[in-house]
Amino acid sequence: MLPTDLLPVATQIATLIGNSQKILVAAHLRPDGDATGSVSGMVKSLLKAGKNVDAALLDGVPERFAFVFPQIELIRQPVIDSDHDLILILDSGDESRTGFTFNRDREKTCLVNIDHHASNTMFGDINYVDTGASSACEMVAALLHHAELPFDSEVALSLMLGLVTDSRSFQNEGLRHTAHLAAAKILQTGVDTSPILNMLNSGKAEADLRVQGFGLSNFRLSCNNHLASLVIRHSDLARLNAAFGNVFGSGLFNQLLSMSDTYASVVIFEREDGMSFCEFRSRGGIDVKEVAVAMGGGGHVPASGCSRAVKIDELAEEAIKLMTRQVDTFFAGQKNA
Ligand SMILES: [Mn+2]
Repeated sequence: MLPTDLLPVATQIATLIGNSQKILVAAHLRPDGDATGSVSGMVKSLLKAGKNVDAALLDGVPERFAFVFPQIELIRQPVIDSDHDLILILDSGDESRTGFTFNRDREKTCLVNIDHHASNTMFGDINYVDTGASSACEMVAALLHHAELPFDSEVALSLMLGLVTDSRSFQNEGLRHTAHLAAAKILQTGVDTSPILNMLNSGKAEADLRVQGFGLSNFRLSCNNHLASLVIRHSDLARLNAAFGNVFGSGLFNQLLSMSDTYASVVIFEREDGMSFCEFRSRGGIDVKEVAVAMGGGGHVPASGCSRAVKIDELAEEAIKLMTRQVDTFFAGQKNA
């Protein structure tokens, strides 16, 4: 399941886990299915291995993913005075993406970075970074298998969540065979995946669909229809009886790419507290991670994001300008090729 070049680092982490008693597992802010699933799967396995485990997610576990999470108290205060033997940070391109400050004795506490983002900054003492992996959950599955750590149907349910959501049900461009090997390992446990299928296919809130309807009526096309852009203001959400989280639940980020001529999309939206957000998506090889990184965010070539404490119009202008340039440059390059 592991690419051969990553076997040494996986072995190193397996040894570290074996030698550690108190372990902290954390992931990024506003956890998605992959962050929630990977932390949850890792925590369950380590608990079953008899370790003393803490889990840290600053924004907590989203309600719709709660069914995969074990009954443990989460650490949610931003500064963590760590007395752990080991800190595992999952699905995070940078330490700051966790929202936590980890105060630790660097001699005692090793910090391990386990991630698949192309924008990863290699911030760990040990970096298990596999940008070809579909998800952090795929990487955790490979690691647990390699380390011979507990991997039963409860662990499998957690890992399946991120594997399915981050790979968009195994439909990502360039999906590697290891995603399916991880799925096979997960299904071998006999896990019942119906809670995940129910959540994905019938788990939307009314407000998710109202936001979706708003988005589908209000997006704009530019760059010969290659770029779709959409601005969702807090006032729009309020009118729809919707909240910030419904933008994520709406499915709009990927849906804007379902038109035959459209290869890139950007959705700009805002939260009540004045933070503004961008989500970028693409297909066919347009690198939206470059745009996200230029704007202080990060992610993957086909799916990235950023956020900033500025007015939504300011962020929208910059995002649409940079995306327009990225899309135009991409298609100009294709014409010349
Ligand atoms: Mn991920």
